[in-house]
Amino acid sequence: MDESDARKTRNICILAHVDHGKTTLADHLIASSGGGVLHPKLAGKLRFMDYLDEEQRRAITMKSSSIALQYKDYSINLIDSPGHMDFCSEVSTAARLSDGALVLVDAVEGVHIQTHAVLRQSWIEKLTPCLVINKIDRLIYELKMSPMEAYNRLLRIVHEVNGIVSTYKSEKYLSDVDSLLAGPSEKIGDENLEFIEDDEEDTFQPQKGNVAFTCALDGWGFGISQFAEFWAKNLQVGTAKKLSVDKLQKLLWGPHYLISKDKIVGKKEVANVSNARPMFVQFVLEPLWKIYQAALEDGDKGVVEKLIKKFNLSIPPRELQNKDPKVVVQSVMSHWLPLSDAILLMVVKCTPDPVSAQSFRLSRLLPKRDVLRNEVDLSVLAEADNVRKSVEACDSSHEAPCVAFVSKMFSVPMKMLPQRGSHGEILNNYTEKGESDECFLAFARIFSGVLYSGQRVFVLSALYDPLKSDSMQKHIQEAELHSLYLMMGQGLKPVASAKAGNIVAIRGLGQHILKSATLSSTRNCWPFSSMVFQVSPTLRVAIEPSDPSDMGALMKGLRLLNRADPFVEVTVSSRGENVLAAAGEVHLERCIKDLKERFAKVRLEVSPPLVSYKETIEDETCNALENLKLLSGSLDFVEKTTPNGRCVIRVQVMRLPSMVTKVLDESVDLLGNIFGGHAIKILETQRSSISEDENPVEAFKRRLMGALESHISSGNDNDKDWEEKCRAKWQKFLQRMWALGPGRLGANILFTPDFKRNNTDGSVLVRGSAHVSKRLGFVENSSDGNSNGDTAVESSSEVTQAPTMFTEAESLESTIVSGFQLATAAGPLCDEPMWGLAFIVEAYISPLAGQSDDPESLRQSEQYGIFSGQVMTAVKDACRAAVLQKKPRLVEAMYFCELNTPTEYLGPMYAVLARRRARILKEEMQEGSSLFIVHAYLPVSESFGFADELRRWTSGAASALLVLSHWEELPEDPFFVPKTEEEIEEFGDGSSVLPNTARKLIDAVRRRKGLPVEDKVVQHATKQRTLGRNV
Ligand SMILES: Nc1nc2c(ncn2[C@@H]2O[C@H](COP(=O)(O)OP(=O)(O)OP(=O)(O)O)[C@@H](O)[C@H]2O)c(=O)[nH]1
Ligand SMILES: [Mg+2]
Repeated sequence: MDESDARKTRNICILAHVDHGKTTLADHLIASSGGGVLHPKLAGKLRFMDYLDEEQRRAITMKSSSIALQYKDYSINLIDSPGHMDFCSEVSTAARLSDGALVLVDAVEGVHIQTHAVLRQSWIEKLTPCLVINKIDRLIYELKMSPMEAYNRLLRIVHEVNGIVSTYKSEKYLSDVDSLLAGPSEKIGDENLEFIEDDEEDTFQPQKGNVAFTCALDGWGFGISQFAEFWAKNLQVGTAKKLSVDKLQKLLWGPHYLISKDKIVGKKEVANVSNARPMFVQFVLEPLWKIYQAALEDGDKGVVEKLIKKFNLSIPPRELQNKDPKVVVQSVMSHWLPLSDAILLMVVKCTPDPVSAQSFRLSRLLPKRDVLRNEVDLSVLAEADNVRKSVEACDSSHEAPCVAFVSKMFSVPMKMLPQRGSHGEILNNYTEKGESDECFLAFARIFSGVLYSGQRVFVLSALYDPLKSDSMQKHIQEAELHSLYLMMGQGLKPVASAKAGNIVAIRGLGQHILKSATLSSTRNCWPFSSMVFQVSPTLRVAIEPSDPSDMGALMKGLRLLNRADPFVEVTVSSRGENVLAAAGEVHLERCIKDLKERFAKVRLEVSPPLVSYKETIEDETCNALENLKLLSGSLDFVEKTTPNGRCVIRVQVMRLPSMVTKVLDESVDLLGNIFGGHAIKILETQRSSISEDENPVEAFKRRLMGALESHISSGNDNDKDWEEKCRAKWQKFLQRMWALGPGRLGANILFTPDFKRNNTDGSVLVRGSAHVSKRLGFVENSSDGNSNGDTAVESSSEVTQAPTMFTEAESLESTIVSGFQLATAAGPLCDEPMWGLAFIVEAYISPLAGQSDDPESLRQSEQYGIFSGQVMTAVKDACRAAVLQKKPRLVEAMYFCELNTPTEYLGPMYAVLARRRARILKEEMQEGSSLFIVHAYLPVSESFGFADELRRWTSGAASALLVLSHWEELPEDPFFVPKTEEEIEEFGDGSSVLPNTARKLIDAVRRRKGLPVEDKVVQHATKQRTLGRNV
């Protein structure tokens, strides 16, 4: 394949919300251009790309898969992707390998959450999107809309989708301007600003040809151009004047009206004309409506026959005579406006070929790296630059370096592999280590050069850095490509070689790649940037074999599953359980099934879902300033002493402003960049993104200050004095940030103690140092958080202390941080991480009693073990006790939930929601249909079986989609006991109060973790006796 071949290639994926018709559309494309793998009669029914049993059974797509099509002299690689939220990672893998995207929207259901998500994905990956509005037939005979109503609906969908994309554009525009303005060296001239595109033009414009209107079920569809061509021949405006195709193309969408047969006017002039309708309605929709109505309602064959004659359609008479009018319509329509022609024409015209696509996707795929040129090997750099250039040019010559990206590994049963090679030779005399019945293939796109079977390549992980080749051994491996295949859905067609711009499956990398990787023929190549996933796996269960002796098989099975599914996460918990994390219930079910039937082949026990919680204390934002004051000078602390009595720990705790917590939560990636360390990803909410080249420290500071500002200004209505005070206090605190926890990046802050406070007993305070503040630049690196910088002497009374005490105090700093980390990782309620808390830990060390030369006292103190260990435990205990003392609260993860239901099922749907503690946010009728859309928050702990219950109660009419949203505190006091008179009146003395929700959740977690639970077991109900008191 040379350049001209590459120009005749298209790589596209189909993206949409679940059930909007992707696989059905793919069927028609395959039937017409798939080289006969699918009979046209079966198109739309077979769902060829859903070849897994589970997919056919559930009628949803679960993985992305590719097929090579031949349309005219173009070769098109088409990737079908799933729309279900549980499999959204597959959308990322599909988008990475494509250059263009067909974004489908159901004409009746309109834009949904997942439509937003796929548009975002295609924007991030710099794909060129086309819009396909599907299921037009439903507007006709389900909603019974008039052509004019249908036009308004279509107009609105196009408008809405354009709106979504334009927000992404403006986001980018703003960050581009920001980074230009912030750029230190370059002067901003007009010429620089010109580089930033700010085209306000809509992305999707039917008159430009990148929007198609289809009915995938019946196999027809069209763009404006099909009708423009027809009317150019047949429409006369004025005196014998025919309009050109180009002109008509512009007129057939938008407010253009043909009045009195000879004049085309705009909206204004038509205001008083009755019965005026846009040309799209008159010349496109009305003919369609006529045919549907004639065939389905009136049974009028005349209209259909007229159409057949007019367009000279050759329809087998047998189909026309069919008794079922739907079959007749389908047959006429699919002959008149064949779906595959409309779509493939649009693909060829409006999506880029690999050569032009790669040149503008380059900045996303292989971002430019900043390197200090004087410190590196220039020859390496030159070669890496060269590789980048040939990716940019999609160079498919034999001399070009080979670069490919593997976006996922997938497994196929061994028996599915073709037995013969491209030249008819017998294949399959080879099994990789670890393969038995399953074989692993890499789903890859070649970006430069030529790959051939038998070639040796380097496999680079995302962390590889060619400039540090010595320390990078674990990120680079060498592997042989055993064989290459073109993918035909499930089928594989062996090929000897494949060139840049193509999508292939590669065998032989099973041992080298876990999920994704870059392949390269040279070591001197940067790895491709990582893919962005919309959510992270959150539904976690513990798995063990029913028969303990099957443990080995289970471990092997889990390893295989981890490799075969790009999104599943397999970990071992701190308690030694094998934990499987999946994206949702459907995904989990499929994983377990795969594990049982394919990978482990043993019987399994699966635990109930392990839900993550967090712990915090009650939020008293109403007096934010008071809160701060308390923290900086109160007596409200918890005190613990180490067993040997040498160290006294005092801990104060305060709730951080919720906006600060939110910033900390959302900035895990940023903080990871700044401080190193890894995030414990339990709940990944929709993060605010930063532009690729913003400095992480600056970005984080900006967010933090923004959050504080809005916290301060929301506190007291415009009391400037108060605001100033609050701001000043916070300024001080920002200079005292010692550590974040848990895991160094969490949403809790440890502040250094205020050392100026007097301690009279001659003990020394461990002062800590404001590491976090320094790293973030809130304090100068040289000086201490406690500003005045005299580190040697604490206060005059302490000058007499032995200097060893200070060194000892200093050496305990990291111990205190560790204690804080331990405490924040496991709170007092049920050992779940703490959230949104600020701690101040003061540790006072007193001198060793009787000085250290007394062997007796030394031995005494040694009996308690290592001193630092004691301090760590004391800090941990004190932090936990401080939380317990301050109205502890449980925090749970919430789903954002979008429900769709017909009006008559609204009642049962609300009942299900209420039972599951959901909070309704918004409910509205969808215009032009009898569907209600309801938005709600639903606690994750209540979400298991939610979809099933909803389906049962509404006879399958209601559907719901869940997206992880945020953490939310349960307002209930888990330890509630009636105290005030009113409470006692309402609840009695407390003996009969049932545990509230918070308490129940806590007890459930404690039971699961094997922690003690205060259970009241009623044995003899009549006596109301509690076991605990009976001893
Ligand atoms: N009335 C009507 N139904 C359609 C049309 N296109 C698809 N359908 C139906 O919509 C349902 C979903 O179709 P699929 O093609 O499986 O949808 P999908 O987008 O691939 O779904 P996922 O892959 O699970 O996200 C099927 O029952 C189709 O028959 C259409 O144009 N009109
Ligand atoms: Mg599908």
